[in-house]
Amino acid sequence: MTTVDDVAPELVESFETTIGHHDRIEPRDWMPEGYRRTLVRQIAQHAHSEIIGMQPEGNWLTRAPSLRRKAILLAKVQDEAGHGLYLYSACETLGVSRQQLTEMLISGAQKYSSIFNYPTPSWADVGTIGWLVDGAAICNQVPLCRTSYGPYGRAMIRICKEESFHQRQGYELLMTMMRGTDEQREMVQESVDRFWWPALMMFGPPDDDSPNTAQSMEWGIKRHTNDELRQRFVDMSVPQAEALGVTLPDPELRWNEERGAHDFGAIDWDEFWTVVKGGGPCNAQRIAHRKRAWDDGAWVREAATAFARRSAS
Ligand code: BYC
Repeated sequence: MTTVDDVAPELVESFETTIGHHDRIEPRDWMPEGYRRTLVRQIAQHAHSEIIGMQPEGNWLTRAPSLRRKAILLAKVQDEAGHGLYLYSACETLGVSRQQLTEMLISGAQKYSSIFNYPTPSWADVGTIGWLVDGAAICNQVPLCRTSYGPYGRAMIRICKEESFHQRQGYELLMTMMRGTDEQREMVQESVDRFWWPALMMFGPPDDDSPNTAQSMEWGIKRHTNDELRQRFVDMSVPQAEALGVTLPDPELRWNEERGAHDFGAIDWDEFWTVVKGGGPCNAQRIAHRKRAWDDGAWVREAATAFARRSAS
């Protein structure tokens, strides 16, 4: 492992100048080991979230209420697979293989977003995930288009374009249900009640309790803190909820004239950490499913590797 002390000062200076100018670090540039490790951790967690995130919605593919909704949902779930692949490729430029990354996901050595450990028992959940989960993802990810590591930032540009389509399809689905029967409206409200708080948790722990934020901001990996992005998401969601005709399940949610932002109630951080540490309602099921798919696909990877070896020789 190279440390700052072992390398030529001009390399360190070049890294720091690039970061200071908000330019991009590229795979062949020298970078501190801590920077590389932080990127692997964050990009891998992001990639795993996209891949595991296919499961809660995939649950509805065979039961979508119309051919149109089924085609839209299929396209969305396929997009998530694509996002996972761009991000695994970005991570591979840092010297880890997809095999290693997947093994770390399955063994629990690397995390994925807490949100995907909640069940999707109702069709309205497909709309709520699009509206709130993809909405939170956009809020978090748009600033990542300007992240300091080139391959990550470039992957995010394309991902964000697709996420905005995902968010709109979710909102449109919920709007259609809200124009339907009383039962449909109740279904939407019940789903929003379940997903609102977990969506706020997607932004990570509060800034005071976020061990990685300060260093990641110094390196330009993160451009905003967890609390800043969470606030932006709340402010963005309130008028959308009003237009939709749903109530966000927080009696303390109100506009604060002085701050020019909404105040909101306390997040249950015990629940968040329980889910992050593997104790959420669906953690075991999500990982078991991923492991099954990985094991079942072993022959495809072997065949592709053999074919590539033969073609090369
Ligand atoms: N869930 O110091 P902190 C999607 C961990 S996919 C689980 O603040 P950091 C979509 C954190 O990793 C959305 N773990 O960390 C897909 C750290 O643990 P370690 C995924 C969480 O990295 C399909 C510890 O808590 N988006 O949009 O500075 C369908 C302390 O946290 C969570 C991304 O991954 C969490 N929610 O900030 C639909 C975006 N939060 O690793 C939609 C990229 C925190 O030290 N990632 N932890 O053991 C990020 O922006 C940042 O990694 C985070 C956390 C803001 C999430």
